Amino acid sequence: MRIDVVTIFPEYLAPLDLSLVGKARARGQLDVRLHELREFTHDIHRTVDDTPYGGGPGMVMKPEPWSAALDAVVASGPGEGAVPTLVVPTPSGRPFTQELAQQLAAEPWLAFAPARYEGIDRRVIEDAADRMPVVEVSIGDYVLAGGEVAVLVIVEAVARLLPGVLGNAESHQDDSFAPGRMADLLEGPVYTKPAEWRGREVPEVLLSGHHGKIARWRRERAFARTLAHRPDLVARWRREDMDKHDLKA
Ligand code: 6GU
Repeated sequence: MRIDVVTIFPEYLAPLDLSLVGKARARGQLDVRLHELREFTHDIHRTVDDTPYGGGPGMVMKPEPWSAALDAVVASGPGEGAVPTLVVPTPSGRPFTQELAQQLAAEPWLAFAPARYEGIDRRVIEDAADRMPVVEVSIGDYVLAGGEVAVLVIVEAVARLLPGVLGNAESHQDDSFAPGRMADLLEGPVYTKPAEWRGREVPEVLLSGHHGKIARWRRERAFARTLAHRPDLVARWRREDMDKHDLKA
């Protein structure tokens, strides 16, 4: 997968060199290219923002640098009409979910347009949408100072779904929120050695070797945890799914 990110803070994305995403890049599974928005300005101050029409606090990102940057990203692609799916992080976007992560992971090429200030002039998004798929995405109900951290979140969630990036191809099927078997269910607690630590014992059933009992216990803990932390998910549970959740022992 190819990923382009246009930003005024390329340094903010330095973590993309690390860990899972960094290794995927080193292996050639992920081709990440960062572009500095200010390179697409022409004035001495390299201006990317201006005051909002209609008044109000804060500044709005100007259209010209963004359109020039996005044109350059498209032009740097494989050609033959290929365009990226443009992901625009914004608190007013649609919620980022595991399902959306899976959809994005199926795309060959993503471009990200993280904004600072009060956002990007709306016409940039409309103009881009005439040429490429655009999805505006929020990573939660809080406001960040800019979209760069959201890019890190989205890229990490997508990268770990790419074929060959995770060691165990099955390991994300049991993730909290994965559609299918684990939809709407949070994962329960996990344990490793030693079997007793600071007077606390690992639940006996996990040492029993009884796969059926272990699966049932994990299901119960997952239900309890979801009830405690996400009653909104419990409201989506359906009777007929209740028995499908025998988590693999
Ligand atoms: Cl994607 N961007 C910003 N700036 N704030 C957010 C967000 C995104 N998602 C939640 N809050």
